Amino acid sequence: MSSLLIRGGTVVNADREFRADVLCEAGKIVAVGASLAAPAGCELLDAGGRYVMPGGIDPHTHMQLPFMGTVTQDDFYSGTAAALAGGTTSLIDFVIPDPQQPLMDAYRMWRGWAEKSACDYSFHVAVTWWDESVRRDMGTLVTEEGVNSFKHFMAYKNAIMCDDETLVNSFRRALELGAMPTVHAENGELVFLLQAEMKARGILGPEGHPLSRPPAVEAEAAQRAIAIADVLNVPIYIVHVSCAESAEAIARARARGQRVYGEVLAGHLTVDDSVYRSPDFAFAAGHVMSPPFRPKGNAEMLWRGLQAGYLHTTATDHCTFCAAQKAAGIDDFSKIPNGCGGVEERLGVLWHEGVNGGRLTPSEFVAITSANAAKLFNIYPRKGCIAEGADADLVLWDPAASQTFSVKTQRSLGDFNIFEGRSVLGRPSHTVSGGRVVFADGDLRAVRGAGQYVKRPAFGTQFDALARKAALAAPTAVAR
Ligand code: URQ
Ligand code: ZN
Ligand code: ZN
Repeated sequence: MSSLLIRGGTVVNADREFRADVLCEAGKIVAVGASLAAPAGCELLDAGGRYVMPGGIDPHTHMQLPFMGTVTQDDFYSGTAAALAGGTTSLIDFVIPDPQQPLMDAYRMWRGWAEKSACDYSFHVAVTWWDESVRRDMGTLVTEEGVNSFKHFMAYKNAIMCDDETLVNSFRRALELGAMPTVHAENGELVFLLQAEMKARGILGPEGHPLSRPPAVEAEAAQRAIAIADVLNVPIYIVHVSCAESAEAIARARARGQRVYGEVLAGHLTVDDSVYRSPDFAFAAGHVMSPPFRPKGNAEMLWRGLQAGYLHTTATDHCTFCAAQKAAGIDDFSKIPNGCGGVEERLGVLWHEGVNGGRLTPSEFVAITSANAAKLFNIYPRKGCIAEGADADLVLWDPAASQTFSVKTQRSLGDFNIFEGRSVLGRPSHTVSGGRVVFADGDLRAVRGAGQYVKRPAFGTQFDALARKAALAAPTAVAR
């Protein structure tokens, strides 16, 4: 594997930005510094006038997901190629076992699907049911497969929804193992009831979707997950926080010293609920995802959470269904497959609204698009940082170049784009994945299967801490 020298750029990490060259060899960053010499045969990239940032990490995607009776449009190749085109170089996707399906069987199935990935990837594993075999498989996944996070859907009744018993059992097991529990926080019972009520009132179009999932339905579940985690003394990561109420619940818990972390989607930061009132079914249904896009005002609270540090990561929940698939719900909004895209657009949207919008510094942008996810899922500084020894996953960012998002130009195989027509200032000029230039000035050179599975080590477990404490407390033998 040849070497690559990126010269003349401004390196931006989560803690600081500084002028430096970056030398990559054999897929790793081997030197960061001024005026680095180019080894013989080295490929050169001129980064003059551009930022050199850690490749984006999207901690929430669903490639090739079987869901609501169909399968997403993007598979692990097309979805990861789209990610690379947008400057994202690692994904954390989800293994979602059917209830009663052994976790290890589902995990092996997803690992097979993901072998075609063009960028590095990892998996959260969902706990969608409980018995002793689930407890056992969680242990295998942590100790042998490098899984350190387990997902829990508190919505999707009669499908993958967890009841409180499963949440309690799984959260406790996660603590034993040193793994992070994460939740999709919506009260699935309330959603089920409100969906029925909307349909009984003759509200069958996509406008019924947000009406059946108001912010209070999300906030209840967020607060319940936070309370359960507090009692069990386990950290908790809440995915796709979409409304002020949930953000405030996280802020309150953190102010009490509880380890609660929040994730925000690029869509929830920029799109509002007016989309559901469009008379065009395909347009409104194309925006059906859960939690739904919210009334204006919520996005500003989410931005403030990212600025203040009580919301930590950004993601996309990339889960693309085409118009024909969305049309399954033409007569009943509850049958519209839930999911939207965004994996290619996330960095451009967040740079424009965040940095150009005066909300974030470039370093804070790196924190919320890469470094914080790496830290929370225990792969920092291998990922999320430009430093010697880190993986050579980088994006050369041109703050002066504009781009306009459209389904006509997107790499995703979806036929809809929630950012359609949105123009932003700032885009990747080059993406480097595993030390290879995989995107250069619009030319995508993604390589099918080049992505590697990323093992994520368990966090220090309570037993380590308890063992240390016991050792300290043990009475010292008295010399006779
Ligand atoms: O709920 C999720 O995160 C998956 C099923 C994607 N769909 C969605 O609407 N968010
Ligand atoms: Zn979700
Ligand atoms: Zn999701």
